[in-house]
Amino acid sequence: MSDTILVTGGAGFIGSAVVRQLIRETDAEVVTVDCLTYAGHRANLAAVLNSPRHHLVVEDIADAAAMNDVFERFEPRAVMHLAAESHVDRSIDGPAAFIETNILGTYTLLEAARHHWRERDGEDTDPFRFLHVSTDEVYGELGDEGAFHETTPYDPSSPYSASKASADHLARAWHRTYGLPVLVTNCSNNYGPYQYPEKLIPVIILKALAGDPIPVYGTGENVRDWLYVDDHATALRTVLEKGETGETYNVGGRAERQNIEVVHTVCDVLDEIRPRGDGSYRSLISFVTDRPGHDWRYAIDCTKIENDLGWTPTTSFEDGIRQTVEWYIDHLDWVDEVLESGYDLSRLGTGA
Ligand code: NAD
Ligand code: TDX
Repeated sequence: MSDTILVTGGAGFIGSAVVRQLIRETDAEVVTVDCLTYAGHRANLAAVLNSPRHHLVVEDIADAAAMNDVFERFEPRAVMHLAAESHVDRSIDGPAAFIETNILGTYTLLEAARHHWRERDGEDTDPFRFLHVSTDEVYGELGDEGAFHETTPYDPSSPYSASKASADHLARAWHRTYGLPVLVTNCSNNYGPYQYPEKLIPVIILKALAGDPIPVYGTGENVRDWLYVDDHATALRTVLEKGETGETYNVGGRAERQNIEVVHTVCDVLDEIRPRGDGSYRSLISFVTDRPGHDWRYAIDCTKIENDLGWTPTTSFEDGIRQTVEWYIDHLDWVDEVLESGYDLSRLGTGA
């Protein structure tokens, strides 16, 4: 029997990194389920679209009939669930899509998975597993000290993080109540190639290259922990194969930085590889009105995944930023293509 892994959200930023890795580094059949929102693009899957082991199914995870059909058709032995509305600022301006995809979509997928798993139960195959991919934002904000552990109580601030928290509770409930073999990961901020140009790092790069003001929310002292996307993809594959069902694993990059430090790092790399001629890119930095409900600091304690499963991040922040800046400079045609759906890099999430 073929080894089939179903990846929801596989045409997005992190999902496409997972799909590329699975095709490149395993023999698995990979089914990408993605309804191609503004954030999902075939171009993100260009490297695998011609592979006979990759199948793209353009469907909404909140469509129960479509999800049942996908499980019947492909009989996956595992699900990696990444499909979501993912941008905090958009959740402030319009929370509805976050409730529909992140909560109702996750519920619908869990139910389709449960029916598939029960029918498959007893077959002479590898045990089914469902990996639910979440964020550290469900834990709320930290002060200047401490870090999130797997046992930190949930305290989400934004409609995005509240919808992800809700989805996490559903996934764990499906394990406790129905025995569905669920694993959960909570990860810190990702960065790298193919990130939609609404998130901090691509915004800095593209504003800087255009000579436009680089918007820094509030004082720029908020802290995030940064993880290179390919390291996250490796962590997810590690948890899927080696994690214990019912368990949660925090995933982080051990790279805490203030936002302003991130902006300085990107500007300094650009100064070196694409000098402006009229001074440093840092002169474009512009402090703007803060994000409503802006969490102060995130920091991840990822000792559990390191000790129990042997995963650790391998890309340093400095190397990862350099690779990312170079990737965007080399892929400005990709940027134009994904912005065609109507976004112009303007400020989102003021709550206006
Ligand atoms: P993304 O916005 O780049 O991609 C999301 C993908 O999901 C897109 O391809 C989109 O088309 C698809 N999608 C959205 N709604 C859908 C629906 N109803 N049905 C089918 N497909 C749908 O997001 P990302 O940054 O790659 O994040 C992936 C996952 O990882 C999300 O669950 C997110 O919460 C989580 N996460 C992200 C980060 C981060 O820093 N980006 C950090 C931790 C966790
Ligand atoms: O233009 C900007 N200026 C700015 O100062 C943008 C877009 C952001 N910021 C700040 C807000 C945050 O403190 O930078 C920080 C990072 O912002 P985002 O890139 O929007 O990420 P964040 O809100 O931290 O959430 C991200 O990490 C956790 C992802 O978008 C989530 O999907 C993930 O769960």
